[in-house]
Amino acid sequence: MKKIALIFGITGQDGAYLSKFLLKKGYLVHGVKRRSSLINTYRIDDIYQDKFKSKKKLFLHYGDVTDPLSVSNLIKKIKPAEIYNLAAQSHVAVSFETPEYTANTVALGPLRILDAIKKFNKKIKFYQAGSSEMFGKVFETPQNEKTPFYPRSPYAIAKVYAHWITVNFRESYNIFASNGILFNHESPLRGETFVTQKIVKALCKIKIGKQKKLYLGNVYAKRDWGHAEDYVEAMWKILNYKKPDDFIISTGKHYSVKQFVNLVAKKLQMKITWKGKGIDEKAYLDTKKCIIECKKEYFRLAEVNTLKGNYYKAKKLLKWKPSRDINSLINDMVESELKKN
Ligand code: NAP
Ligand code: G4F
Repeated sequence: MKKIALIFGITGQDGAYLSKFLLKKGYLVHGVKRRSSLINTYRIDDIYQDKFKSKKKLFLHYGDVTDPLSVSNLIKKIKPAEIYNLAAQSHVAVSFETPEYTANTVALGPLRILDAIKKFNKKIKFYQAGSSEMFGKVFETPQNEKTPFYPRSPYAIAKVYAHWITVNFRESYNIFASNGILFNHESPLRGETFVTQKIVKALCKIKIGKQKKLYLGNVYAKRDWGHAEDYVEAMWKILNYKKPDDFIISTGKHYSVKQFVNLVAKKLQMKITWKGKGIDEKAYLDTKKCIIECKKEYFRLAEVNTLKGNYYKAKKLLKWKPSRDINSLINDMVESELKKN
């Protein structure tokens, strides 16, 4: 019998990499997609249409984690062994504009899934996509599983609820429910409004004369950036560990947004120089042409200035470690983008 996995959020960056990973492991993969006016499955079209459809290993269903009926009906019908909850309004800045919707998706979504597990089959294993944003205004660096949370956005606050409701269902109902506390992870499939992909796309276009300028917010913010492909392997390892638990997944290194820009420019052999400070900071190509400026609208109302994770526990217990560093991540993102231009 093949193992059945159900992924909420299959059409996102992580959903696409996780589906591919689980299909390779021999799972039958079911995924939940939302109805939208434009087709939103481009990240998984390759595996859905070509390699796996004929063998009937990947199945898509309409649903929404804000709709309790769809959540429980799908779990009842599909009877998965493992559920991965990746569904979220996952943009921190957008969560300030849509705080209630963000809470409904990010905080109550996992509650609805856990409640359906409790009702239908307590043996279903549950993975919750936790976030390093929960550490927010950090109490210590690097952050580990015992570092207290100090969330700084409606998104991060909702993720803190999701974290604790997962722990609570584990302790109250003896459900195999685990949290992955994942630090930022990127890839060629990253959404275009997250800073890494925004930088990669813009600099590639500027290089070939298709774009003039890139506008950014706080270029001093530091993040611990890994590759999404490494991180979905960790999700699977977390659910296949002998007991449910919570794990930090990170690289243990962090860089500023400005350093990320410099590394992408280096990869593209663009010579850039920075001048000015704060909102007036600008980057010039070959010392003459201004190609990057900062804009107030891209600054956060409450910023998370620095994040760096300690993945020692995952390394020791799950035998997981990141296989790619920042340069390898940037190579992958830039090379994939250049092919599109
Ligand atoms: P993403 O690309 O934004 O994907 C989010 C997924 O959730 C998409 O499939 C989206 O569907 C779906 N979704 C949104 N609202 C939904 C709803 N109401 N019902 C059902 N599905 C819904 O995010 P990601 O980068 O893959 O991240 C996956 C998860 O990990 C998220 O929960 C995110 O918060 C968390 N996380 C991400 C990172 C990171 O650095 N990437 C780090 C820590 C935690 P559409 O395609 O239709 O929009
Ligand atoms: O790329 P970002 O939007 O990612 P952020 O806010 O760290 O959130 C991502 O990672 C979290 C894990 O820690 C996930 F939970 C979450 O779902 C998401 O995937 O911004 C990174 C940093 C921020 O400090 C932001 O202020 O880059 C700074 N930044 C500077 N200019 C910008 C920009 N961010 C965006 N999106 N756009 C800018 O123009």
